[in-house]
Amino acid sequence: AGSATFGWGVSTAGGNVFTNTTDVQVPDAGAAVYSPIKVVGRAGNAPSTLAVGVNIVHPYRGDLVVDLVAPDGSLYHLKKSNGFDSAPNVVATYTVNASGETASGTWKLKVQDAYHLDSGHINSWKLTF
Ligand SMILES: [Ca+2]
Ligand SMILES: [Ca+2]
Repeated sequence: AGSATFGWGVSTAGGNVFTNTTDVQVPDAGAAVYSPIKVVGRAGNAPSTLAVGVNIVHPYRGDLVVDLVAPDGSLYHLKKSNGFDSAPNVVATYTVNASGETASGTWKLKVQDAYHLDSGHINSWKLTF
């Protein structure tokens, strides 16, 4: 008998940064997809200046709706779709007031492609506490 603990897609640097670099395909005009980050070892609540670094590869980023999902399921809106934003890729850091959320738990990046034609993938994302 014994026990083991494990995690996926998780790394830490300096105890403050949690990253998932596993690619997740975002289907064209399809259902939302999720990329998880499991935060462990942080007591109390998340900060009011939680930094959410997002790297999504996509030829037409206006297709994309991006949200952060807290461990309890609360949704924080990061980016709306915009049919006129034809630039590629979402490479941005969003600041979220997550002070009402427990820091430890599984956070998710939720990405949905809203318009037909182009598709892409989540390349990586990270939470900086
Ligand atoms: Ca699309
Ligand atoms: Ca990646």
